[in-house]
Amino acid sequence: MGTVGRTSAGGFNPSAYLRSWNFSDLPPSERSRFYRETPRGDGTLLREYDVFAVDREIEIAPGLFFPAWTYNGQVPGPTIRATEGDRIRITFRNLGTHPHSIHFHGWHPTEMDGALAGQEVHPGETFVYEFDADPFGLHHYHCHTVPLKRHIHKGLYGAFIVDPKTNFDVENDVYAVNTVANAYVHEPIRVQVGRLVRIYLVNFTEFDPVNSFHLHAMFFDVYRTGTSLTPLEKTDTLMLCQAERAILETTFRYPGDFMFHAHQTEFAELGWMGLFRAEEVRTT
Ligand SMILES: [Cu+2]
Repeated sequence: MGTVGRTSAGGFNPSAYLRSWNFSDLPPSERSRFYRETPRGDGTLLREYDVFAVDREIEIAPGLFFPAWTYNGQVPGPTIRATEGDRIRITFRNLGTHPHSIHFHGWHPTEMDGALAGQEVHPGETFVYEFDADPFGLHHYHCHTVPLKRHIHKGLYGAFIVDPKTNFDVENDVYAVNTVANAYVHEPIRVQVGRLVRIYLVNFTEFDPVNSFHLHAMFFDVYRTGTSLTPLEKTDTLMLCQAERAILETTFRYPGDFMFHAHQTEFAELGWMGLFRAEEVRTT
């Protein structure tokens, strides 16, 4: 079952993507070129990002290349993460061959929308997006240049996470969880038995109106859009329409491999499948 072989080393790494935000996957010296934090008087942070659009071929299954349009050379684009009330400043350079933009979901003034007439950034041009991170939740960003369907399916989208100020304490040919088909089957996502696991799930499937997440042998709490601290339901299968997202929370009771996949069988067979590997924590 699944794809044969692995994608090339040096390309997009779905496992690194899974646990990185604000360019945390880069070495510190390189990271500061793309991301900087400055404390502000009110206790919030100014978070500055360098984002560029560039055309790039990406490998979406072993030996299968797709001529993508990317943010910073990767699909999905870099995950942007802030705390509610922080100021976000993104210097966007278009190094691609088509007009592009960055349209963020969340509160912002209209001149920062990136979707209105005249707001596309032409090849060679730069635009600075600036707004406050609000409301807390799991949002996303994407190019909003027409034809929209083309600019999103070519790869110009990414996750935008806003943490609450309070602390919780406790017709596609290939489908993929983060770009590479079956990546987390080959390299399971490692978690610990008895420890809270939080999954940030964003649906950017194009062409199909609905995708889903089903987790075997378990249940999880669902926080739709991440904008409430109270879970809406406890389930093992969640449907998301295009652009919908949810934060899922669960705790693995037993060690072992737990499959997850889209419950649209066709999507799962074409790559939208992975594994969590739950391991016992040894205290001695
Ligand atoms: Cu675009």
